[in-house]
Amino acid sequence: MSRPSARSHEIMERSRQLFPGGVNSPVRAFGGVGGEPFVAERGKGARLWDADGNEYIDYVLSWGPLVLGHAPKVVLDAVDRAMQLGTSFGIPTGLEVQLAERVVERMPHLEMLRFVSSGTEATMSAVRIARAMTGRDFILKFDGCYHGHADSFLVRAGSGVATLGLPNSPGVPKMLAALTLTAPFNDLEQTRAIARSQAPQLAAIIVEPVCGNCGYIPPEPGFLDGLRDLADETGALLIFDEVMTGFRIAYGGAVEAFGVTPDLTTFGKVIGGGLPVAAYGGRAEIMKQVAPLGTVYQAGTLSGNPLAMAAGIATLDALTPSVHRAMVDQTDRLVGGLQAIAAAKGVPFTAGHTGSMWGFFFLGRNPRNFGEAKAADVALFRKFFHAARERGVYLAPSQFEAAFTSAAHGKREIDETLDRLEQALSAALT
Ligand code: KE4
Repeated sequence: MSRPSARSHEIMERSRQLFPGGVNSPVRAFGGVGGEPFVAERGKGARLWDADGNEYIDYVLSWGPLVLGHAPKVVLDAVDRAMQLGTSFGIPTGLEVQLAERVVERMPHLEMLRFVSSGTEATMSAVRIARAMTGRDFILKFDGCYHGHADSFLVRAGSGVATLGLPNSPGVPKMLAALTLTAPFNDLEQTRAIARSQAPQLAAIIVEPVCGNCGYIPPEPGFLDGLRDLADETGALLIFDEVMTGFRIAYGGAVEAFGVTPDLTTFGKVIGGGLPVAAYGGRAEIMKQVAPLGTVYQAGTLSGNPLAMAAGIATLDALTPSVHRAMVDQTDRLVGGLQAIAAAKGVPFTAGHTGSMWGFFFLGRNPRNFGEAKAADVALFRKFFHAARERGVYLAPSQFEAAFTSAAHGKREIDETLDRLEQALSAALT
């Protein structure tokens, strides 16, 4: 069974001449599953079509941003209206205020924020503030967590770094990498010991409240509370990197989902509705450190871009509590259905979701962290990925990524998906 791919292949041939690996972000190259990526041509709702006309029900959704699905009319109309007025000003606009008000309305722990254009900018800025406020240099992150590609984060990172088996990244000064401590997610005892080893020098603890970059791994009860206490004990700032979890795991993000309040929060993906928007924010006393009010410098030519703001506003306005609940209900059906399919075939398999962020491992138990997730049957994952792709379901091309649903993944899409994935798993097991 193989789908036409001549047009994708022809485009990838040219891409490989122009871009390293033929891609503009490593995870897109299918390094984790082998084979050649297909070339996307268009998307609508839960589905996307490649350059050869093959249709897929999409669970990658541009790695999280498309919480309403592809090309939602409300977003297209909003961007079109904004575009008629100009594409960028580099001067304050009312749209920035409107999007910020929507973010703060959902996350009242935020008193002030700053828009940037990528999650990496948001997380690197949050760490810079923490280092400035505390006058300390060390940060603590978790093995397998990914916070973007700023130097300090490329230490035992997740996502593409884990997928490609890159131990860390060349080009990061050893002296800088040495300032990044790492600990196993969900292991509070080890985390405490590592943080306390550098307590007087620890500026920040940064964490994905739900891991999505070493596969889907939720926090165990009490883990995030423990990080809150540890940050208070050591004087470090607690940073929740909600670039992936924000507005997905709960309408109000991790604070609503887990009842733990960080000092700084970073966002990305969903708040741009598919256009380049990210943000960092927190209490006013912290954010007032940022230039021009404070002395911590951070800037960006296209920060608060009006088209991106318009897309974010339309997205959050459409993502009402009832739409969010319906999306989570369908995610629950999908995950439950997958568990039943694997159980019926006697395959070691574990799956879960938090809100509309979900994932699975071919592993007999829920991994607590990346160290345990590495024991998953990656060879079977690869076979399953390609069998699913051939049958029109696009899963993340790596065992060490999370998956997503959107408001466009209704009952019909989930039923179709389960039917296709049942066939795909049978094929993968032969
Ligand atoms: P960006 O700089 O890629 O916008 O965001 C970096 C980032 C920060 N924090 C978290 C929790 C993230 O998941 C990300 C980016 N996620 C990856 C996918 N796992 C983006 C996909 C890619 O690298 O192409």
